Amino acid sequence: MNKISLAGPVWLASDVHLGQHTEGTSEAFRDFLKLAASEAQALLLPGDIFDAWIGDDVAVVAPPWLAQDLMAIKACAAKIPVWLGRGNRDFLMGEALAVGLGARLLPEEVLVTVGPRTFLLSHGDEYCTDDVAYQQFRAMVRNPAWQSGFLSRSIPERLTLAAQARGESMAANQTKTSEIMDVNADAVAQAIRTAGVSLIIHGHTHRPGRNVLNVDGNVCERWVLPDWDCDHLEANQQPRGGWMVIDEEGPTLFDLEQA
Ligand SMILES: [Mn+2]
Repeated sequence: MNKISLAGPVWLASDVHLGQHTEGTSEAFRDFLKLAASEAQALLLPGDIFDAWIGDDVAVVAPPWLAQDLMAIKACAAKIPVWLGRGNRDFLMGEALAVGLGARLLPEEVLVTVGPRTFLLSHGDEYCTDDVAYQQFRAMVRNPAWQSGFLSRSIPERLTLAAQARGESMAANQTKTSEIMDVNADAVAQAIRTAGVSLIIHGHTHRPGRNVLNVDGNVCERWVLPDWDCDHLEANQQPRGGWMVIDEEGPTLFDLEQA
């Protein structure tokens, strides 16, 4: 398995879901990047920073909202190492984007060592094995032949296809229970066993927090990173979002409110 060793504190964030209509989230994320650049030794972004990514060529002709977010990531990456991971929405982020930003691509599953602690890091969607339809979609879009076919289409065509896929996925998710869209306990246990760790960190499920589990008699922890939304709020909802800091003390989650 791929390994990264970093000096702490290391900051992590995922599931920011930046898009054309996320001005509030985008502003909060840019503030976060500035803070990370001054306080973290490295930044790990394991997936779904963007709500959609239809190919790295879009960065070259980026609309203003995207150009602004990309510039903020680039500015952060000029100060500290930034690692970009691919989620289930921005799985088409590639080497060209990473190079352009001065960042590096995170492998799909990676062992990260920070000080005395090693943990398994991934986006997390691979553990949602109860969602059989999603896993079939995932296998399809991760296929290199499918990807090169998709990337050979024009940007407008790709935008249309992505919007269609998103509409279909949202409709399908309406019919799924929240258990189906959470991680499968056996899939997590197997990942922990294979990696030989007692700490696993991922995003994707939008259920931030710390979970304790027992794997073959060992007490393990699974931490879930927060999802962000400062734009599509009901009257009594607070902006959502946050990040994790890992230092010698271990992982700690921070809310946007504490920024
Ligand atoms: Mn996701």
